[in-house]
Amino acid sequence: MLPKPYTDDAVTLIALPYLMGTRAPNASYQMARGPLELTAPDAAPAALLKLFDDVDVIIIDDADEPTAANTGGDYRLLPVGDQMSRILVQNIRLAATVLEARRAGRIPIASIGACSASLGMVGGIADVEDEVGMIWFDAHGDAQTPDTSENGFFEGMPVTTIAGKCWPKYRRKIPGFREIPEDHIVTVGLSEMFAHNARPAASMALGALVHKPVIEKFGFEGAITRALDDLGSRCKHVFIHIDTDVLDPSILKANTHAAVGGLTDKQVSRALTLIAERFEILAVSFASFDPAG
Ligand SMILES: [Mn+2]
Repeated sequence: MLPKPYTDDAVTLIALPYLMGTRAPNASYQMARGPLELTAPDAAPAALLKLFDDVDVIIIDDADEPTAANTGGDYRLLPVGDQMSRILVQNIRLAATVLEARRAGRIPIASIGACSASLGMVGGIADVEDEVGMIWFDAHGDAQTPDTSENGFFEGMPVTTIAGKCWPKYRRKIPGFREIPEDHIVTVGLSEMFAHNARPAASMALGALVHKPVIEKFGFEGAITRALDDLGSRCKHVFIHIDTDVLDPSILKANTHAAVGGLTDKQVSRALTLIAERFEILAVSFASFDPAG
């Protein structure tokens, strides 16, 4: 058996099995189940134990609703039963868990049911004082706001929220949360923007874009290298978010929002190598895997 390459490092795998603030699957999505399947012992933990000696798993599945611990007993501040209240308490728990892992010198890798949990990931890197960038892999820009959204779907707004363009009071309720300005963001993928059945909002995205026209011009490696080198002139630390639907459906149909023209697994893997060569990676989240496809 080959020696493990990263025995000096320790990983904390974090599962946050929620979508739209709930663990219950519904008629549209079963992404809330994804983190539990991916962090089952024979899945991600087994794969990571081939690389690292020390891998622990933390499942956050008791953050269903606000409690008196969140509100001091004044539930007017955070109403029980409200989706946004639930998402907020889940992000607060995720931020604390990511930060605890980082403070213990461990690498936090999270499997999250929903892209909005990226807000908690950002809160969890509060120990880093230097400027931070964000590299967002996704078939979608997730760059809507309450003003542009036709349906209010909060999962369409995480990048804009992190970039400081909406939900100003709400995002700051997550301890440690910081805005990451648009010029510190790289968005990779965006396949729905060019799909035949693209929704109108699929044209919205923030930051430097590594998408079809740029990839056609420079090749995938050239396109992402240019974006990373530019980002590297402004920061040396990054948070990486990977919506699993960035993959082309022929590789993995991660969820019902996956779109043709996505990345290959080799491209995502190569991108991560190029990122690691240039930046300190603070935390990684994998989102929106729907076991039901
Ligand atoms: Mn997506």
